[in-house]
Amino acid sequence: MAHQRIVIAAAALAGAAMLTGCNLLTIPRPFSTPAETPAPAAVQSLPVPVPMPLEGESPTSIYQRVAPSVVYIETDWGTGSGFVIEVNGEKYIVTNNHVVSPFRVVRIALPDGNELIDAPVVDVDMLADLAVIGPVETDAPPLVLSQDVVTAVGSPVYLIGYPGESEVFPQPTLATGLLSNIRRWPAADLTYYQTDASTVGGQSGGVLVSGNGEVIGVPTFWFGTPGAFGLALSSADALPRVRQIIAGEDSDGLGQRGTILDDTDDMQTLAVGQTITGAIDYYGDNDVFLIELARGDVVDVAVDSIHIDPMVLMGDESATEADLVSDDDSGRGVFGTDALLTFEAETSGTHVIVVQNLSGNPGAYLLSVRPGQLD
Ligand SMILES: [Ca+2]
Ligand SMILES: [Ca+2]
Ligand SMILES: [Ca+2]
Repeated sequence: MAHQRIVIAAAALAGAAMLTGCNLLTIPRPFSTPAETPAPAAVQSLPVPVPMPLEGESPTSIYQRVAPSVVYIETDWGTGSGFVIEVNGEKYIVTNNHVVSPFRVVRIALPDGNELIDAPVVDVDMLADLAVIGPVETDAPPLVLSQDVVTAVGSPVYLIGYPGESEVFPQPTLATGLLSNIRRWPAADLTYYQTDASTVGGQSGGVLVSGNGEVIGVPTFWFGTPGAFGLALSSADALPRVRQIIAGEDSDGLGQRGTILDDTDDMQTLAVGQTITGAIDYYGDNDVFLIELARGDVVDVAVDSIHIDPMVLMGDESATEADLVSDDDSGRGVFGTDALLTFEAETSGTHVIVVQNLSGNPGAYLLSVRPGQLD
């Protein structure tokens, strides 16, 4: 029975996340979802859109202006946050890929007491951890993703979302802190704002707001002791990808994914000098690539990701799993978990490169093969 299989997969995923210290911001929820969807609360009068913010807008004013557009997202696997934007005259909801995947429809609860049952996911970007839902019918005013580049570490920032939430119709939470650091993921050319504003599960896909009330980022991760620091993808990097998703373009280069049958990574033939985007598509996915090498060829194989903890294994085509050489974390990277293996071919012919994930969370990675040098 299809439903039964989904429940088992969910249990495996949740177990893995707990074991490995999940650093994503979705709250796993019990898998027995209520049989009935509660009736929507009475529609309250909508907040009047407030004019553009002044420098140093008060926290109360920021909350009153921004929070009505920040929505609660629920799937059978967890809960998260999202926010309303407008593109080409239609409203959509932006959130994280990891909040909605692998589901193609989700439940949205708005702060005004309305809900959208089975809101459709337009598509996801696994590399930037973005998803777009819609188009949706809502009176919530759209937010604007700021294209300003923020550099002033120490500036006050605010997080608005639904951390630690389990209500059916919750109200958004406001948290405040400083812009603590700016982190780059060079391989994917993405910038993240780090904040010490309390960041826990369920905040994913909400908004990081500047002291001027501008939406400067989309919170995606926490790290350190639980909730210590949050990382938000910069709005300047998020907006073009959101527009691509809505236009039906393949913003992450991964095509359509989501099930074992959709995994197009396996058995691709790579060449030295090539970098490709791949994905751990589901819990337990291994990706196997092929490359032709001559005896004595030396290559550096790097797997770079902030979504998974990659491990790379390599050997000639006939090698057993035990004979493959491997690396876990030599590539360092944003979270110190990237894999980098220098490999010398002992035979001429087809070799295999296997990418595995040591964390419980699916996600995209960049795999590159470059000419290497032995020490
Ligand atoms: Ca895959
Ligand atoms: Ca695979
Ligand atoms: Ca690793």
